[in-house]
Amino acid sequence: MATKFASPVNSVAEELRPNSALAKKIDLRSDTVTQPTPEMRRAMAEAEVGDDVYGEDPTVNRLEALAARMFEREASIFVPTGTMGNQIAIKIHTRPGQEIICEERAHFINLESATVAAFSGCLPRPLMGEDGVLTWDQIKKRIAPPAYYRAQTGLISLENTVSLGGGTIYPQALADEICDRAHEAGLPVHLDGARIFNAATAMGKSVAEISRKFDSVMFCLSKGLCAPVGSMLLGSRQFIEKARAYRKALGGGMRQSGILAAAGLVALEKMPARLAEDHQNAAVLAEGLAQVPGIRIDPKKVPTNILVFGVTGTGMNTTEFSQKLAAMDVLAAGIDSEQMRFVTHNDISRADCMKTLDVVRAICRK
Ligand code: TLP
Repeated sequence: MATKFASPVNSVAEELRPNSALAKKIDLRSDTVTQPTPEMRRAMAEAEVGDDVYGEDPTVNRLEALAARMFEREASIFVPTGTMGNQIAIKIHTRPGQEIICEERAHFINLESATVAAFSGCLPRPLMGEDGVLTWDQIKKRIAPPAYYRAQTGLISLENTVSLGGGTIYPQALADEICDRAHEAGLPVHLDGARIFNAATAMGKSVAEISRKFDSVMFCLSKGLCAPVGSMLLGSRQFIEKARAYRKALGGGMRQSGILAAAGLVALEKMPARLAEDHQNAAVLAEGLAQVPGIRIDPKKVPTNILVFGVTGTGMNTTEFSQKLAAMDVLAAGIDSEQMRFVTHNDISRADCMKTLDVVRAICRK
């Protein structure tokens, strides 16, 4: 039986995936596919819950307090998805008719429908950065001058790690400079930190340290940290109060969501410590792929758990490449017709990486 919906990145692997055989597949499409750990399932079963719309779910309250503490912020809010977290942040920071400066691969303009236009009434101003990373020099030139006929810049939004850029990390000095200069110019800066724990692991710093200067931060519990559902939005107390109103307005008041938050607590407490293993596996995959004729990847540019590599030299486009992989039980997706993406995670072992390399070598030989 084919799955119902296409992957946001590419549909081919999913169409070929029989549900019943999922356990036998090596699924490199995303770290969103991670299964909750046994400890998470136990915590979910035993979670103490209440009505979170009344602010009475003790487990959600504990999760929000823990996230705020880890990020050294006044407050945080549990949201169902990273998409909702990003879009609420954008809505709070901007006014309709404004522009948002971002990198052209930003998730919020590529994979969150046109919500930024429909919900916030804003226009993205995408700039091209190396591997998805922007510099202040690039940004400052695109801040709108105060002409009455120009849409005014309302927000700068950055991503760390850059998902479609190959899991790139934002060099701390660049991020700091962008935040400092933006603030001097009166502009807020939002961080889509869906995978900020991967960034922190690769940088050897705390999540608080690398995100301190941003006005708001969104991160996902449901990616490499393996929680089944949920993301967190962090900021000042006043910002999070506004976010709570928008979350409810969007239908995100989840009642006894402590069942979900319980897994989120395990995700925050236990899972960051193992992300280095995913990064090592990604590095092994990158080294192996670099040896395959026709594949284009620079292993030095794989700092975290995401690999983006070119396949045009193999004579296949990414649809064909994905189909051949899927026929040999490896699931992956293209980010466009020329570049594939592999994502390592808790359900991918070193042996799975070695098998994947065998499969890639086999399909490229044919
Ligand atoms: N990314 C998913 C897909 O949407 C492509 C993935 O597989 O990588 N920001 C970033 C940087 C993300 O990568 C994602 C999800 C989100 C936001 C949205 O999170 P969700 O899926 O929880 O809405």
